[in-house]
Amino acid sequence: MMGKPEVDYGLYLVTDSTPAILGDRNLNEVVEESLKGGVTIVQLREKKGDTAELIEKAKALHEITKRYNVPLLINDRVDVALAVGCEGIHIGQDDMDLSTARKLLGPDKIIGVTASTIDEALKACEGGADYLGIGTVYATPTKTNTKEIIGAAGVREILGKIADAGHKTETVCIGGVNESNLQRIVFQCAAEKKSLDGVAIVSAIMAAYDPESASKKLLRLVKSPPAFQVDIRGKDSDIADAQSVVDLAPSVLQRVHETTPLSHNMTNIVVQNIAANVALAVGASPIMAGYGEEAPDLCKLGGALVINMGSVDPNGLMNYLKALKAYNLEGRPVVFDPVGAGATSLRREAVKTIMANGYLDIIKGNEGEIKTVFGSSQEQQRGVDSSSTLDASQKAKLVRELAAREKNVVVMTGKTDFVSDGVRTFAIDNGHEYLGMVTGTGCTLGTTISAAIASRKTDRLVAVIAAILHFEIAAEVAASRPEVRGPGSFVPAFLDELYLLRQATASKDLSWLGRAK
Ligand code: 3NM
Ligand code: MG
Repeated sequence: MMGKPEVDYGLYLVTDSTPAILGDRNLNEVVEESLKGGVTIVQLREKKGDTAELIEKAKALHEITKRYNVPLLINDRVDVALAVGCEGIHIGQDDMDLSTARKLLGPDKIIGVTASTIDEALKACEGGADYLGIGTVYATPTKTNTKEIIGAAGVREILGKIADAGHKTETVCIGGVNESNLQRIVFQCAAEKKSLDGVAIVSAIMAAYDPESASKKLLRLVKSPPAFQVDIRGKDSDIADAQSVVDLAPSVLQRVHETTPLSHNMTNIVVQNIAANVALAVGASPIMAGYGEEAPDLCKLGGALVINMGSVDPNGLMNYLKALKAYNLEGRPVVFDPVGAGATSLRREAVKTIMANGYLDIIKGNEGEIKTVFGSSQEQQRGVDSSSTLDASQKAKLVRELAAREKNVVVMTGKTDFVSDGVRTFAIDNGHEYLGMVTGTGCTLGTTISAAIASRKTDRLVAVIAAILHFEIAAEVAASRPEVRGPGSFVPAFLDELYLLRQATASKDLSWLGRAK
């Protein structure tokens, strides 16, 4: 009796020999290249062909996988697996039931089950599945008949529930996983008590120009934490009451003051000037650089990036994506300001594309923008009606849910601002109506936030709230100056007060914080 082999689910290759993916290449050769690249388990997935032909195919493939000491599983076909003597099978919800498959294969074969709901997952775990293939994470052209696109949040929910039920079943996720989203998916899927053991991939390997180097790269991404994975709640994660958060604000301003972090703004022409001036006033060093090719250098300077979608065009979008990738790889924070997100179909598409291509540390927008962002990921839209107006508790819930889903910090601006890291949610009542009467001021809040979060040491939520308080209290104080008679005279006074509040903080005069509410 050999017992069940130890299986590494890290990089799970699912084959596909349709012309769209395999092209005119040879399946065995492509799989062998990917094995050289480090694929840890292989599933032969053939939806067509006669049984005899399939057995021949599987036998030949098994000879190869055995040489690399990697298990081979057959999709759906218990009979083929038995004929070949390979390591197991993978079954979907419409295939042979788990207990029958187990009876036929015996206890030592690997049986994996596809699960897209909590019920399916729990049932498979209870039934003795060795692993679950959880998906479909993201919409994928490779499998268009998927039952449900569940997103990272759906995967996380399933992981949490099977952990709660005490199951140790291994898990991979599947659907749309590729080099640019792999680490983010794994990061965002991680549940408190259970994380993914690997990722299952078809096209990012099978359709790769060089399957060996694609696998190598993907394996490296699976085995290492993403650079952007900072503990966003940091050492102050216990801080949950508003006063303690306010009390920490001066340390955030002080750090910006002392370190002069780079604030790299990719923003629209209307806002360039005031954003740069606000950055200087709060103590940051602004660079207004919209060309993505510069980002790999700029991201190494210890600052943060602001992607402000104010005047998006296809060229700009490509630049955002290049910069986002560079900052994510370097582990430097990114603030996303989805200006006018829902206004046009082009903008809705741009939001989708940006969300699908990188990790956004902070998302900041008004009610409509945040609603659009919430409903715009490749995940399912969950009942956000972008035309209705939310009450305070609904707003708080929306920012909390979005932040929990994205594992980041979300700010919804308005008369009252709502800020959440998915666990802690705060409302801020500062600010002045003049902020809404001058073009670009909303955008410069993103710049102010970028300066505050550039330091990795800071609790992200605390830093964001500190930036908002600095910004909005400066606006209040400026508006109350006798010489300020409207939006025009407000702007220079606002810049002054941003600067003066920072200076006051540096010399330990914290009286301005008394206005925080
Ligand atoms: N099963 P790619 S999604 C085979 O959701 C398969 O169960 C899925 O292909 C499921 O990595 C899928 O190219 C295709 O997106 C995944
Ligand atoms: Mg199936």
